Amino acid sequence: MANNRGGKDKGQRQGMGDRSGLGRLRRANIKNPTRLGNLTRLSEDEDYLALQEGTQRSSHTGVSLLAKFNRLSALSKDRDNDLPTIRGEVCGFEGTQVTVRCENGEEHACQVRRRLKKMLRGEKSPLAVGDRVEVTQVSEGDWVVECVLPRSNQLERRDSHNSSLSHVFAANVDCLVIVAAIEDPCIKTGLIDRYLLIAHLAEVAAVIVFNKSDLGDTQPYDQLYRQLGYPTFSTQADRAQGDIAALRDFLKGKACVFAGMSGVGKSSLINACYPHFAARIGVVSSSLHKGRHTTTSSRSYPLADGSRLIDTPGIRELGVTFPSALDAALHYPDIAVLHQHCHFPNCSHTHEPDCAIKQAVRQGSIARSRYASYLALLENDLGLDVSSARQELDIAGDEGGIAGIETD
Ligand SMILES: Nc1nc2c(ncn2[C@@H]2O[C@H](COP(=O)(O)OP(=O)(O)OP(=O)(O)O)[C@@H](O)[C@H]2O)c(=O)[nH]1
Ligand SMILES: [Mg+2]
Ligand SMILES: [Zn+2]
Repeated sequence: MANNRGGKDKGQRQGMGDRSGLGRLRRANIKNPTRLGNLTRLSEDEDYLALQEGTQRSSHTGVSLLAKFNRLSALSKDRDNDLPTIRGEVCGFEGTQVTVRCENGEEHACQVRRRLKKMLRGEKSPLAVGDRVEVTQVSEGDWVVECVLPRSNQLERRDSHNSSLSHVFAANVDCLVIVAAIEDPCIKTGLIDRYLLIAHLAEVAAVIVFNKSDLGDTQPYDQLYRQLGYPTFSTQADRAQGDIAALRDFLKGKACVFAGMSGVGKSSLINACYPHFAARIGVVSSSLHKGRHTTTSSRSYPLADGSRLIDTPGIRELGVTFPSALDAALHYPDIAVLHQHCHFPNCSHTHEPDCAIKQAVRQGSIARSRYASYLALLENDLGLDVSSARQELDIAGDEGGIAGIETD
C-alpha cells in the first residue's frame, strides 16, 4: 500500500495527472472487481492475523496464506450449508486430497473445495502436516477441509521452484529430529547446521541422530554438537541398536518431525523406535530398503501417549529463508556467544577486521565445519560475497556441505 501511495504522489509531482501510466493502472484496478477483491482480501488478512494471533506475521508467505485460505474458505462455503464441523489434524497428502485424522481417530481423505482450489491456483498449498483443521462431511464419503486453526509454530524451508516462497514442511511440533548417516550417504554437517537454523528460527527444539554407526565413527560429531548444547544420539537403526531406547524416552510425549537427507534411515529409525508402526510405515514406504526417496511425502503417525511423529521425505539440499547475516549469526550458538567481542557491533564475520569469530576459528574454539556452513549460508542463501573470509581462513567453496536450493 505504501508503494502505491508513493507511486501516486510521484505521478502528480511530475504533472502527469490522469494521463500518466499510473493513473490508467489505478483506474483499471478500480474498474476491475476481481483485482479490487484481491487487494481487499490481502489487507483483511493482516486484520485477521492480528485478531486471531495477537502476533506479527512470522513469515511473508506461510501464515498469510493460511489466513487467505480461511478467508477464501469462508467465501466459498455454501451459505445454506449448516453441516457440523469436526476438528482434526492433517496427517498426510494423497494426490490432490488431504488426509485428516479426526478427533475420534478416523482418517478421511478430504477435498479442498473446488472453488477454493481455483482461487488458490498458482500458490503454494497453505496446508502442512500437523495443521489442525475443521472438516465437514458434505455427503457419504465426501469430506472437505473448511478452515485451518492458528499454528503454534511452523518449520519452513525455501521452496525449490520459487525461491521467494517458503514451504512449510511441518506445523505444531515440539521437536525436530535431524537424522544424519555417517556414511552412505556421507554426512554433511552443512545440512545439519541448516536444519538447526530452521529449528532456531521457528523456536522448535532440535536433536541430532547420527545413524549407520556401523559404517563409521559417530563420536567426533556427537562431541561437536553436544558441546553446542544439542542432544545427540548414535544409532544403527536397521538393527535397532545403539541409543534407540534413549531416543524413544527423550521423544516421549513430544510431537516430533524426522528430517534429513534421503537414505539416512529416517523411516528405519521410526520403525526401530516404534516397532508397532512398522506395518503402517511399510505401507507408506512400500519399497523401504530399496534405494532413494523411499518416503515420497510427509506423513504423521499418532502415538499411544497422545503425541505424534512425522516422517518426511529425504532432501538433498536445503534452502533457508532468513533476513540477514546477523540473523544467521545469532542463531549459531557458538558464533552468537562471541559476537559481542567483535570490533564492529554489526560484524558479519566475513571481511571485517578484529573479528572474534574468525579468531576463534583460527584457534580451533569454533569448528571449521561450523564456520564453513555459516559462510555457505551467507553466500548461497543471501548472495553475499564471502571470498575474502574464505581466502583468509583457507576455507574452500565446497566446505560447509550443502548449497542453496532443495531438490526433493
Ligand atoms: N548400514 C546401515 N544401514 C541402514 C541403517 N539404518 C538404515 N539403513 C539402510 O538405509 C537405507 C535407507 O533407509 P530408510 O529408512 O528408507 O531411509 P530414509 O531416510 O527414510 O530415506 P527416504 O525415505 O528416501 O528419505 C535402507 O536400505 C536401510 O536398510 C544403519 O544403521 N546401518
Ligand atoms: Mg523414509
Ligand atoms: Zn566478527
